Amino acid sequence: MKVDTRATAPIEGQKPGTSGLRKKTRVFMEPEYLENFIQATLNAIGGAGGKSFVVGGDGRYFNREAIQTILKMAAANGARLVIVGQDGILSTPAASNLIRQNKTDGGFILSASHNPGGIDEDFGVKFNAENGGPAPEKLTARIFEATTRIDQYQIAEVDDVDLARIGETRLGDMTVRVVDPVESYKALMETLFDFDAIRALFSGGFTMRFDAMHAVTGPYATEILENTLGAPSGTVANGIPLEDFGKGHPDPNPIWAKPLMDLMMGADAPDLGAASDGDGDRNMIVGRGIYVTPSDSLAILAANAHLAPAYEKGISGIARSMPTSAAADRVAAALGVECFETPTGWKFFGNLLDAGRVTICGEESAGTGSDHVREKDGLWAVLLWLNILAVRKQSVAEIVNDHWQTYGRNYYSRFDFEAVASDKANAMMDALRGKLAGLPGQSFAGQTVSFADEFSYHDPVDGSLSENQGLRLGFEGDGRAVFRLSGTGTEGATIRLYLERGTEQGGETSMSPQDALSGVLAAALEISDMEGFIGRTTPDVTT
Ligand code: VG1
Ligand code: CO
Repeated sequence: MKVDTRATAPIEGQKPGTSGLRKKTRVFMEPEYLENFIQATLNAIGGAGGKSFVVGGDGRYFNREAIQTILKMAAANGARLVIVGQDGILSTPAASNLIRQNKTDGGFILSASHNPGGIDEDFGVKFNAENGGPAPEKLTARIFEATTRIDQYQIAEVDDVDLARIGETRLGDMTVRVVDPVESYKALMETLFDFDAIRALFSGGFTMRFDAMHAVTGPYATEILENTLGAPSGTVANGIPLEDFGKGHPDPNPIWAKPLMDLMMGADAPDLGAASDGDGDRNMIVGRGIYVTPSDSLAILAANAHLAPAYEKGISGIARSMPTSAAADRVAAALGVECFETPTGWKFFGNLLDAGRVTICGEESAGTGSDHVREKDGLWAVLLWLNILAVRKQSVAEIVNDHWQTYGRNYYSRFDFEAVASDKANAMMDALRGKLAGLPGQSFAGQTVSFADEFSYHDPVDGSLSENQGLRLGFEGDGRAVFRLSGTGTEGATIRLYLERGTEQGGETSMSPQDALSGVLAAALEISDMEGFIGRTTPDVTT
């Protein structure tokens, strides 16, 4: 094998965001762009010599080419073994599982997740560490630093590896093992859930629609739901991964999964609707006539997890990202377990999971997961819901309403303002940051501010500090508004405004979220002067 050492120079802006490095696909296709980032990552972990990795992606445009480059670079850098999903396919949770099961030194996941795919859309690379979880901030900082100093990279001059054929081949001294992307993930799911009970549910006539959104979960959902659990064929819709996701946004929310929402709100709705995102780590849950907010879903899964075999002895704790509603906190308090509030992004859950402090984690953005891997896991959440439905023998609506009666309800909504000019978004955030200290005690739109701060997180396991994680406004009467700038977009800035209002236990649970949140929204818009700074107050996407 001939190893070529090629000269290169740093490329600006290769700073990983909330979840890896995300850019326009054409940017990733520019000479040296991918190569620099991969070499910088290998440099940041102390080289690839003798190491093993997992590589796979969500099947979007440029997935296969990027994998061939990574294989050749891993071989040239002295790696011992790379495990790749057949045809380059691996969902994010399946990749996390393979890293853990094979005790590899980490893995590369090629995905821009919920962002659209195609030559004119988005691409991304995430590096996960040996615990199977997203690189923690201290590692992403080292990777970024390495991108600013890079002057050469190594690549093997060899033919492409045949990714269609399961089995082992060699690239010089390195073994490439092409594996079935679904097999070990499915085996893991079988250890967690009562598949017999779910099978009985389907054979009893329970109906479901799973929208894979032409993204990576198609093969996983078809194999597990239809082939293994006996859901009728056709339960999985849009199950073939496409390079451009059929030109849709593979983002499971009421806006981008509208056909599923329409079905679930209509007369012929099945018992359960679910969808997953580009790389299979997010989930949307909809019952007949009822959308379950991700924050509620997290709380309901935590409260009912003991009904599934893996969690029957109880859970050790719950973690949620800061903007996620406090519905899960109520469950943690009732169970008498620890509850943690972390910054946005799955990388902050890893330490808590590794230390056994939490069993279940979740985010308002439709990510839920447990200690079975170190990523959020879309199908896991769907299977846990199915397991719970099979045991409780109630509808989704009954379970949700019962939950609100028992614990109280946290009305919740997120507004996204996309493609805002970065300078304007930053000016709004800076101005808001500047007035936080003076806000408590003042009233806006009839809401009295009880606290106002910028969230920072002290990791209780390794003591690290993460600052600037969102601006929080608390209001009397358990209202809250959070402002954050997205770290996954590829165009301008996206402002996220998260709105929440909690009820008393036994309080009114049947209001519409719009009505329940209108006061908090009005106050948040007034305090931030969003209209003045960005010239608009109508979001592109409401979830
Ligand atoms: C968004 C979500 C966040 C999630 C992240 C990655 O980040 O808000 O909760 O962890 O996407 O999800 P941001 O910085 O844009 O708000 V995925 O499924 O797109 O990798
Ligand atoms: Co994702």
